[in-house]
Amino acid sequence: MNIPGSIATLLIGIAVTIVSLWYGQNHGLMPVAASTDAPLVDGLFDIMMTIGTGLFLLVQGALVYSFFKFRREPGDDTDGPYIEGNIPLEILWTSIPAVIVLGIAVYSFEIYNSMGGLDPMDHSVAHHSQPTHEMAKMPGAAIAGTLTDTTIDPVSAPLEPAAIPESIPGTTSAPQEMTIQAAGLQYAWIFTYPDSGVVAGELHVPVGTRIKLAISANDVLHAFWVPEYRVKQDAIPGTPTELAFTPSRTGEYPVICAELCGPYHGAMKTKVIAETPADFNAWIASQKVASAAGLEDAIALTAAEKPVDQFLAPFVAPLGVDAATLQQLHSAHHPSAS
Ligand SMILES: [Cu+2]
Repeated sequence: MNIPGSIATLLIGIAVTIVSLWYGQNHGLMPVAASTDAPLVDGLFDIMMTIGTGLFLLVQGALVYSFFKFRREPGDDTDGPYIEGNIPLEILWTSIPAVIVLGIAVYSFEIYNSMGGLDPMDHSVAHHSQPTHEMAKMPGAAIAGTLTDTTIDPVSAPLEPAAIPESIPGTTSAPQEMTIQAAGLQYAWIFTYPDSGVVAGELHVPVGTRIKLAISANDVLHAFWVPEYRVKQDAIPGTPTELAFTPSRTGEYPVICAELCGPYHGAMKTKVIAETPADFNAWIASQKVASAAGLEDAIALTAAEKPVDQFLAPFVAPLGVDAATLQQLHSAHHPSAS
């Protein structure tokens, strides 16, 4: 084996680069990307994974190599050579991480911004199809734009928002955006839908609509997190927070509370159900019917306007007692009701 050192270094460098690039694209660590914001986050994650893999291989490689190369010879009790330092090397291993960290900072800031992080309710960048035009209006766009254009290559590609199908089969109306109230409490989420006033423990959303969550907390800190959407936002008592995302594929995904909020924090789970706009409208309609019926029953129960035997009729069969007995019991407990 007579490979010159420089050639060996070059070959190792090429191998590490290829392995890192491959693993950065094939780590398989992310769940399905179900919102238009998810590919942006995944792009950042893939790049950090690539860099991390390269660093891991270099550091661990150097370590393992040194185990064998610089192993103590039997009977050698002398000290190692005295090394004062190496200024060029120190500059190199300080500047390379500095450039990497700075690059990731700019790239991640730009993704945060394009997802509406600075102003979740202004979704101009993440939703519309003219990112460059819209980006010019964003705070920090000048800095990010300059750095992007000159230094970091991969930034430009992921900023293109994922295409949303213009027409989803079986739909007539997909609203551009929809604001849903999300209240976190120990230990559940309560979602209130606009216009209909429907209240539910599940988050139903139409695919292709920019969903804006107006998040509140009734008791302690919670956090709304949907891993498949790559978005997370704190719910803070007394301070309204916001979160915006655009579901891009139908399906059910977990909503997880991501802030330790009490002994049953781990059970504070529900699901987001992304549907076609037609299915979403049908669900809203069915909820309206259900809540209207429930309301009528509630009024009947409190006001006791129905005749007592009619009011008690549903309970006769399951209880296995006759109506007369029940009526007697009822009169005994509520003398005024009969
Ligand atoms: Cu919680």
